[in-house]
Amino acid sequence: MFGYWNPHVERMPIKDLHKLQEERLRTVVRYVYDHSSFYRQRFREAGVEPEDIKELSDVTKLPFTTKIDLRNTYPTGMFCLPQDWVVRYHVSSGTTGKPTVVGYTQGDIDMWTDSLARGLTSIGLGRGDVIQVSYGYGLFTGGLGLHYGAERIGATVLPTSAGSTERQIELMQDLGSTAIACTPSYFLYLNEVAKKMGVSIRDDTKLKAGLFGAEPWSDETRRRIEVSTGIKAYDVYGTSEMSGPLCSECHLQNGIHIWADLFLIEVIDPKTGEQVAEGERGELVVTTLDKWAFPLIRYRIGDLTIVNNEACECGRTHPRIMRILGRTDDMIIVRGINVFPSQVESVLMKIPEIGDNYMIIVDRKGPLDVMTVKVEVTESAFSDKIADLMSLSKMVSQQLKGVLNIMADVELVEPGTIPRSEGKAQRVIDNREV
Ligand code: DLL
Repeated sequence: MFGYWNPHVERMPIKDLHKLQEERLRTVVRYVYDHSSFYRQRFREAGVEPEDIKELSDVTKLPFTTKIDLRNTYPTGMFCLPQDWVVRYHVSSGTTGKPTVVGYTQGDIDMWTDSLARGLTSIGLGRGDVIQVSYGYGLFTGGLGLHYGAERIGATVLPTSAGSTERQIELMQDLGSTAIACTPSYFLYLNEVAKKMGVSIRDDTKLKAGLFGAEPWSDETRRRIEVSTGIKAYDVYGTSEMSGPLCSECHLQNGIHIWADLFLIEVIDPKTGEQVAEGERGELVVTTLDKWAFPLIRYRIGDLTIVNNEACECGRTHPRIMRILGRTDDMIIVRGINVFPSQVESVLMKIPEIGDNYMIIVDRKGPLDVMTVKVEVTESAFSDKIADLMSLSKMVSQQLKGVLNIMADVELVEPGTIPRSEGKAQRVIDNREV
């Protein structure tokens, strides 16, 4: 039931996998040096030549690349092939700066699709399944990425894209969707709308699995989704620079399998740039091993995670990354203390009276930072007496203090009042920025 898409590669002995990575690393380093003036110049500045890269550990001799490089070379200055090799572009929304452009050869699309096919197969999906793709289609990679992956495994795709939620729920019932792919926040919203329509995801649909990603979420949210809808909620990860959604958890739900034949990953201390010890949290750095229009060398993704190199009980030997805490640039510093929205979410989602939606608002009052956590309560808690709500608010504030080490004002609001999003949820409003 939980099979392999490419058993030879997915279960490859570690020694062989490392040998393959080493060969591919040497090839890609030589390739970018020969094909890109950007990389050639970077390597020269760092005093490194392709011949210096002999084994895997030599990767640390190579310079890092960052989103700033991508922006500075906008639109396609980091590409290694001319446009007539490129069969598709995707473009980031540019919410945190200038948009960035990524491009793919036909082979790059195949690699991306295959990588998703491995993940979809690992959670038991295949021919006979109907996969509703509710990630946005278009310049964002989510929709088309999952679409191609789902078709590759022989499933039927229902390409609803994001939005028109009532229609999505009707189609889910009429066409018998067995899996859905969307952001976790959108799925929570969809479940809310379904309830209002009198539809139970558990009893009135065939849905059994969700592929949730594109934004940070927590194990507590996973539990909520699974308990309230009866489906299995799997984490799927990727970034447009790596291709798009790429890697996911297997049926054991214990970390995201990163395909080592396709990507060489490192975890570094964001301050020093040095690799951290195994099991320590740090910033994910990626070198692509089989991507040719737009390869990446030591690209600092910015996501904070922990790598587990032990083979998984599912039989796959590739490393796993543990749930993403957030991006280094998602971190808010409140009164000198680092706060990640995902930490706030973990606390809130453990409290049964608290609903699924929240916002973090940071203001500066005089010299002081003030953090307000605005959170919806459930319908039943909302009808409680004022005194009960006040003690709930105090309890939430204490629990947040216990985890974050900082006092937050907690504002309980009526269910349905925090804006919903169809894609990535915006959880933080920082009014301190000018
Ligand atoms: O969000 C690709 C994607 C689409 C992944 C659909 C999964 C599903 P970008 O728009 O470039 O690409 O955003 C990438 O989103 O660096 C993370 O900060 C965040 N992110 C993606 N997946 C997860 C996840 C797509 N599972 C950025 N958990 C990444 C936490 C995630 N954060």
